[in-house]
Amino acid sequence: MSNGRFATLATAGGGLGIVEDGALAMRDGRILAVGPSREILSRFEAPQEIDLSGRLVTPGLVDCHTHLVYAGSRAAEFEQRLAGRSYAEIAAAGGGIGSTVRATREADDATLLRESGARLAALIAEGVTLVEIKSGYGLDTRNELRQLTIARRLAETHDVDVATTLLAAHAVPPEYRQHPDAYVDHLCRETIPEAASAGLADAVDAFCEHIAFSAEQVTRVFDAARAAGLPVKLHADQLSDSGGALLAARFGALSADHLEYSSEEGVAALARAGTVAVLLPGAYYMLRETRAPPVESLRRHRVPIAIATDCNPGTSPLTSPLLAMNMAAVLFGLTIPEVIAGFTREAARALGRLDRCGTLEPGKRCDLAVWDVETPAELVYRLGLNPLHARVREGRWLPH
Ligand code: DI6
Ligand code: FE
Repeated sequence: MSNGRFATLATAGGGLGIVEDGALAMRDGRILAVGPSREILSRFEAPQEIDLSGRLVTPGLVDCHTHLVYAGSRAAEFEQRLAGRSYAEIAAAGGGIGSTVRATREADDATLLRESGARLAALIAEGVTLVEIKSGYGLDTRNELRQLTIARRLAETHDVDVATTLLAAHAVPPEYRQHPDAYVDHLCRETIPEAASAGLADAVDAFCEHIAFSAEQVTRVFDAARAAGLPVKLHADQLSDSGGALLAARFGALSADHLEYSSEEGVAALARAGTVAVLLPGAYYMLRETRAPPVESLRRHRVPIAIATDCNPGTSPLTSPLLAMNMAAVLFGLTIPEVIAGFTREAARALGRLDRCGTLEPGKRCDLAVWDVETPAELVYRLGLNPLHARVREGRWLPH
């Protein structure tokens, strides 16, 4: 394909690695080369030539943090929050995550597939080629594994790659309300090993927060993940500084997510560990948080920054990567290159898949998003207009 503007993201530092009037050669679903059209067209014989008509091409978008497999809706709780009740109050009264757990346990597989598939389709319609999907609304072994199985099934019914994450340590289920440590024991002894041996989980996540699990409890979960051979990631310092960033760094986590309340010390630890900071502006917006994540400090310490939708029924009912990108720029002050890298290269890094995708470089999978815009800033600037022209997955052109 030629006559396009390619944002290759193949730069070690900042910037988007733009190739003007560029072309891309591919074979068997992999990128052979990206460069100026004249050079590429003289080096490669193309059996099929696609004219990009000056469009912008980025790596396929990577949504590296979603909870999109669940049933039911929390619109009524949203209404209560508009009337002044806090997220923590609603959770303490049995709503919040607990109400989605009830709805998810009650839903049959077909319902879960249908409702989750609609959310996944919305992400795909905005250029996503790889999405991470967490469990965390089953909170017993059978239902956690069922959520992960549905996530794997969605990768077969939709043209997208799915990375699965076991988030059984999302909340204490009602059966264990009086014995949270017994729930953690159960996860370590049964749920984590079973998910790993069934090949259903690519990683293990936990929610470290005063309304969820303590750093000590998460440590046990992470030890069990390590014993099962699975990498970890963490919901860290979202509502308070609970030492989440430090804990994630201590375990060499793939990513530490949210980070609104992380300390300077926590950020420095992430940098040393090579852990990616995943920022989730949808949750910040929906909860009307006033404390933004420490972007300046993340930059100073050179922590890689990714952005994701956090698609979930409570704090981020968001299925628009483009809106998440705009929010990251407007609410968190990220630059255009940071935002686009955050939804491509850094998101792939946060899933441990940067060797396969996330940039346009020879040898990587040819997963692209082709946009009806001329400049990267246009992608981030608009609200509610979707300029996706096509996706490309493993070299296959998928018109929008
Ligand atoms: N942090 C969040 O913002 C979501 N989960 C988490 O650990 C909320 C999930 C929900 O409210 O259903
Ligand atoms: Fe989340």
